[in-house]
Amino acid sequence: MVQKLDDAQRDALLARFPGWTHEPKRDAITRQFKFDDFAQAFGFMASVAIIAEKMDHHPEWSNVYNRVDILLTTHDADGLSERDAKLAEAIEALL
Ligand code: HBI
Repeated sequence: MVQKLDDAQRDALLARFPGWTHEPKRDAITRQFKFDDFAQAFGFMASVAIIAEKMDHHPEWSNVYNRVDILLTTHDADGLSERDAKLAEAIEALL
């Protein structure tokens, strides 16, 4: 079982990445990304996909034209884990 973040660790994660919001129902973090057009949005998704595959940790996400909505949680932990923090950090580094 993957270790779940405790409240202090989760709050530290949210403080580090202010663009993300905590979803208490899922114990997940979410963020919406807006790009100039679909091509930019999809390019971002392609970059995230490569990172996710390397990390073996995948987002729950949706795309509408230039918008990408990403939710991060760890299914194996049934909540937030260090893996989500690492993926959020890698996603932020793309911006
Ligand atoms: N991605 N978000 C998320 N949560 C997981 O638990 C997870 C994953 N990607 C791959 C993965 N687990 C595998 O390690 C397991 O399905 C074996």
